[in-house]
Amino acid sequence: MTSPEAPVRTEQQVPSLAGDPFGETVLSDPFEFQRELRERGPVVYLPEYGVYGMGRYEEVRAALVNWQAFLSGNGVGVNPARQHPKSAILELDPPDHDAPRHTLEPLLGPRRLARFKDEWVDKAEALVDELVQREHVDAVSDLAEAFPLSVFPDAIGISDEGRESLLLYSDHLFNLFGPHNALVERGQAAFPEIASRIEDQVHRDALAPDGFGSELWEAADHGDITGELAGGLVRSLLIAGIDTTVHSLGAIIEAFLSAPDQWQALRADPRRARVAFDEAVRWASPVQTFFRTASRDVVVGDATVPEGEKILMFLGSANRDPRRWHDPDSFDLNRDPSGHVGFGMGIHRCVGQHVARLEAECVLHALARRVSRIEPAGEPSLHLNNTLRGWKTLPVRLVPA
Ligand code: OVM
Repeated sequence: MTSPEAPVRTEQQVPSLAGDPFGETVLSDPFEFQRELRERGPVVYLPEYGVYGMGRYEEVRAALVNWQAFLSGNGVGVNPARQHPKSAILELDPPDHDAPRHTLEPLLGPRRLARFKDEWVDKAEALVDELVQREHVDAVSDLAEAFPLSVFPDAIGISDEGRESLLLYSDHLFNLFGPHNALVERGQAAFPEIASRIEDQVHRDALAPDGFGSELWEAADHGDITGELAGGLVRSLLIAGIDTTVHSLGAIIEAFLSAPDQWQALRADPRRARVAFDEAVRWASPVQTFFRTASRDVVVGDATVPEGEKILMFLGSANRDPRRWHDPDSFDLNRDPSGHVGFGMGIHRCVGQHVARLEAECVLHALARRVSRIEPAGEPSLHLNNTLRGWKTLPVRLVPA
């Protein structure tokens, strides 16, 4: 029984979990670490980094919606917020977060996206028509990378920056949310030059009319946001809008490889594409983790996270918490995946999720009509990243229908 005089609990009372959540071992196979994390309690101390962590669905969700207690402005990585370039949206708290969020949200909402649908459907169909004729397909480079790169930079209105640069840029920034490990080291040499070329793309005169980019600059003209934020939000679209979609499309192919009967279920009723995509985001959690900072001493379960401490939110773990999900490791179109935290939750929930859903729907519809079976065609290899989980290669055969 807890009495009113019970002493305030400190990290001494919070169970510890040894191991490096950003080490190669855990990044390669996070599931055992995540199971232990959930078993230890609603919040644990991670001595490797001197931070706290949460892996259970209920507490992760509650923390994500409680932006007053769990701040983003101090950075959502293990280190303080990025300064050069400073994020225009991700690492801000209200009230600074409000204007950029309210400006961007309608631009990326379902209504405004409808104008892209016919073109994206055509592009997905042309791509899949070509892929079904090949003996071997790499579901990563040929599909999961090819499709977003063929539609999203155009939708922003940037000139062709080169697919490799965009992917490397964003991959490195996602690595920078983690510690300065080998993954960060590896990306450092190429980064400054790529970043400076991308910086040139966010200015208004570099952006094609009618894209998201010029719409953001128009919002600046209307006084909704500053010009600095307009450019910053274009940059955010480039950082957050490509790799994430790439890894979620890769995940959906992996998901169907793991559950061929679910592929047949989708083919039988392609209207299930949207549920399939959300279930794949739950199942794979392409964005695995983000940090928050306690704005005050916060009670989680029967423990207290002291003010100023960082807490790692394990989205991937929450999305496979058996306390919330029946048979969480199975990819199942018959479950209702809504409520997963793969897009986050609360004021920072993924603002681009409707774009991702539309891209996935176009790809899945094109595949469902043309592909009778998706078969493995070689050993896949993982792409390691401090924040993202996905594949480097995923060899498949797309058996024509
Ligand atoms: C940024 C940014 C925004 C959204 C996501 C993200 C997940 C970065 O503005 O830098 O990485």
